[in-house]
Amino acid sequence: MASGTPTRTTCPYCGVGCGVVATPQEDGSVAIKGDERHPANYGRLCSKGSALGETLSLDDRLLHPEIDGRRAGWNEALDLVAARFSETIAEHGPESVAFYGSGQLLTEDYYVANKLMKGFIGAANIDTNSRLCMASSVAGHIRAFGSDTVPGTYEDLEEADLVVLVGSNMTWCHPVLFQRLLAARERRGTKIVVIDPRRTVTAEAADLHLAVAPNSDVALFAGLLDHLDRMGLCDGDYVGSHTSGLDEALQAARECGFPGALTATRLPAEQLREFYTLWSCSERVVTAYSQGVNQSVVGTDKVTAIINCHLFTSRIGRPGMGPFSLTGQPNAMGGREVGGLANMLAAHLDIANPNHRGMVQAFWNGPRMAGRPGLKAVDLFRAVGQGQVKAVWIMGTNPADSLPDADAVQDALRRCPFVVVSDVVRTDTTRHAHVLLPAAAWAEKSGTVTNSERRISRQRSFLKPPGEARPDWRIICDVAARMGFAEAFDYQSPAEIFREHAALSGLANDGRRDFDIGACAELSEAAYDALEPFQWPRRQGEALDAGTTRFFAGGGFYTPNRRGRFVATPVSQQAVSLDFPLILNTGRIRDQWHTMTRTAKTPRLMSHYAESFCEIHPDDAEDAGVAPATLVRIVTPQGTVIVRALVTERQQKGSIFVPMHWTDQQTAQGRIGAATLAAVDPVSGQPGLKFSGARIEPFDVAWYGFAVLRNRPETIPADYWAIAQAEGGWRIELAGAEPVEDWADFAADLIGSGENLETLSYSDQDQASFRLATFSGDALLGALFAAPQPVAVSRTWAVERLKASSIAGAERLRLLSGRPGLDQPDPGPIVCACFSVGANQIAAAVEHGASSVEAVGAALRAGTNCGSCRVEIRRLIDAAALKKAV
Ligand SMILES: Nc1nc2c(c(=O)[nH]1)N[C@H]1C(S)=C(S)[C@@H](COP(=O)(O)OP(=O)(O)OC[C@H]3O[C@@H](n4cnc5c(=O)[nH]c(N)nc54)[C@H](O)[C@@H]3O)O[C@H]1N2
Ligand SMILES: Nc1nc2c(c(=O)[nH]1)N[C@H]1C(S)=C(S)[C@@H](COP(=O)(O)OP(=O)(O)OC[C@H]3O[C@@H](n4cnc5c(=O)[nH]c(N)nc54)[C@H](O)[C@@H]3O)O[C@H]1N2
Ligand code: SF4
Ligand SMILES: [Mo]
Repeated sequence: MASGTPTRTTCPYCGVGCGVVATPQEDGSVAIKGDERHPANYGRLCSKGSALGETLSLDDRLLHPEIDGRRAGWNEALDLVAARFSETIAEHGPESVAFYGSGQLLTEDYYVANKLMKGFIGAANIDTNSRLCMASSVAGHIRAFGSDTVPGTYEDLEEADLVVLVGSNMTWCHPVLFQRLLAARERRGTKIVVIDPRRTVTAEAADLHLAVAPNSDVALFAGLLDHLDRMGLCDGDYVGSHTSGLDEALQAARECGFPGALTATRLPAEQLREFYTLWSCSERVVTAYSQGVNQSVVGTDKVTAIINCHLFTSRIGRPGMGPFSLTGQPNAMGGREVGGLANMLAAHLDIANPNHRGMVQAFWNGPRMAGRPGLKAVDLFRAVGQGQVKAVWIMGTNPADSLPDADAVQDALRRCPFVVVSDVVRTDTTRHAHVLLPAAAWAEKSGTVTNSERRISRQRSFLKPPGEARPDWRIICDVAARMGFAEAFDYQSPAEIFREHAALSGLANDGRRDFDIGACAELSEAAYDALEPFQWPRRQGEALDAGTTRFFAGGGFYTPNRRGRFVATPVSQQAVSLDFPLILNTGRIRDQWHTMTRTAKTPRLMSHYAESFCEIHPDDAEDAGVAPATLVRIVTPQGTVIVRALVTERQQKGSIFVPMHWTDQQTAQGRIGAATLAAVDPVSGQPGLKFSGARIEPFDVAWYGFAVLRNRPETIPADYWAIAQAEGGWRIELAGAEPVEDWADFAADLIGSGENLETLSYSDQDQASFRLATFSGDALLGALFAAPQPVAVSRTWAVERLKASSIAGAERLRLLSGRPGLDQPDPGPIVCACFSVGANQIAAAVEHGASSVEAVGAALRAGTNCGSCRVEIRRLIDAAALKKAV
């Protein structure tokens, strides 16, 4: 694309689906801003979205196909993939091969992968990381509505009087939508309730936080249904004309009742009462939920228990009302639309229904149709490990880290005779690839994605793929052609695939199925290029810019009798054992995306948290002898990880929390996937990633260290390390179980050595504390700080020294002290990633009279862009006020 030409595209991170305007600059960089015309964000972007321009560097990109680690040509690689899949199928049948895809693929990529597996290979062994993400919502929707329908829209969050966020850390995970909610609260006084065992930043922004016991949500909402019944709030007309199954559901709810909910949630009675009263009294209520609901062995029941309350009160499909599943990935919804899960077909058709199978087979004109659902993610990798699946193709996901019991997944991949991986960089998964295929990445790909509110947006390319990278749809079609299916996969463009997908959705539909974009079946290439974001359904002949759509206000469910279904949700408990008495909860932080393949490339985003951590309640930390800021070992029956202890009362007793993000690429033993339990929800097959039995113990070390380096070292000679990109180089946290004999040698290994380098060092008498800085010319090449305790060095300040073009004289000595001088204030840990504003700077502004988030924003710009740090700024202001008061 010519520099200076803006391209309207979509953010590749979360399911909010913000519109982005990307403008390549003459110097090769790309300017990123929010698309003011996009109805998901109206110009806003969060910290991750605004840093997209910094993730486009090519230094770590895969540029050529590889076979067994050697560079290969595309023809050779594609021939091999096709031959090995065809041979395996011929010898062992279609179910001996599998695809594992991703909610980050575009709809067009996803459509052809699904078509190849289900209609041409003739098995349904295609599953995706959406199994780890949305499967319980899908199952809950299908159970209640007869279809995987999200009834509402983002506007409902703005038009509600009460928004209940269940198991959602929306401030960090759906930041722009959360900002829309906060803006609505300013206007109309919306009440926000957060249901989360942890006091998250979202909980702190809420009017009411219910710190429920883990996995007690079913009881909470069963108790609510009973309460609504007692208050006479059943909409008898709606329930009578449009639903079925209420008696059984009510029966179960009554058995739970208020006492059952109280016992299970362990909440104070008055808090529970307050929540039930709020919900009862607010007709306009949206219950939005995310992974605290889905990622559970009772995830489908959690979704059902929420939907039951909305059906009972007919608070569904009307403005400001309804259950709302917040989807995680940018195209989780698109993947569901094309039937990318092993238990679905295409276009929301049902794989278990022979008529549907026949219809799709005729439409595709395929030789061999899958006759039954395929293996779901966790089972799929088990089948790989046990040898039933002998060839697997992984696309756009990193299961070696993100699946539960991830070491077992790595073992399975090691044993698998043939592993193909399509990715854009090297990951813990690509290590196991026999064939590695370089995919085109976000900036280079063209297609569509669907966000949480059923809005389809164009992703448009604005850069050329580097090296020999190719878009995923093209790679899949090239393999399909070599497997003998050239005609059915002879697509010339993503638009052509999209048209076919749209036509299938409209086929014999007549309003019988929710998903219908028949209006796009004949879209020209030019119209596809210019396509504005629109919400489905858009049936044949309908205008794409028709108004907002909601479902089910007047019934019209997609079950055989068109009635919505209540389903009983009996209360059960997931227990921990004496050996592993703590509940290990895992999830996300503000500035990282999943396994960090992109967000770890930007220093700004690494500055919020530069290493992984474990949130522990002070009592649990004390019981285990774990001191704040030391290293803690988390042990589960699956595996062990070592991370930093973050002792905090925000965590409830009995539970610990570790972010999901860090992998072997950034840390020594911090992959939390190695420790999680692979138990799944029996209905959805989604693993309960928020609940594994664990214990903690101190990781005893002889020394701690911190280093800043211009170059990333090949190996890091320490038992514990965590490396992060910094402006001008790298920063590393270090620790070792044994004393280091020669610190100078150690430092030379890490930083480098040479005659033209100048080194300055300091150590105390017994060599327990050591500091060293190496200069190349006037500039810093690296510095190491080590001590028997966690080292007290101003990280932000030390990292900034890497950027200084010249450090001389007293400056050099000061560097060894690890502290800035009085003339150089230490910004402190970065709070606002958008403008790189540190905690000390904010504290100073507060000291000078800035007493509100707005005032801090006016003084420092902190919190004025994406706003997702505003709660943290508030925290700092409150802490300062508290300090003054005592
Ligand atoms: N910054 C950032 N944003 C993201 C992503 C990212 O990687 N980084 N990923 C995207 C994706 S794919 C997804 S799926 C979403 C996920 O978005 P969220 O679901 O909001 O994020 P999580 O941190 O996984 O989990 C949310 C909360 O569930 C709570 N929880 C745990 N157990 C329970 C329970 O039993 N009951 C209740 N009520 N709550 C519980 C956890 O304490 C946690 O705070 O985020 C999307 N957005
Ligand atoms: N413990 C724990 N585990 C979890 C979760 C949790 O909360 N706790 N959450 C689960 C959830 S909700 C999710 S969604 C998953 C996410 O887990 P993953 O999907 O495994 O994580 P990502 O890092 O997003 O992996 C995406 C991969 O695709 C590559 N990629 C990017 N763009 C393209 C492209 O255009 N084409 C191709 N072929 N590749 C591309 C990236 O480099 C990266 O390697 O993790 C799950 N695992
Ligand atoms: S909220 Fe942030 S991560 Fe999500 S789509 Fe918008 S800019 Fe991207
Ligand atoms: Mo997700």
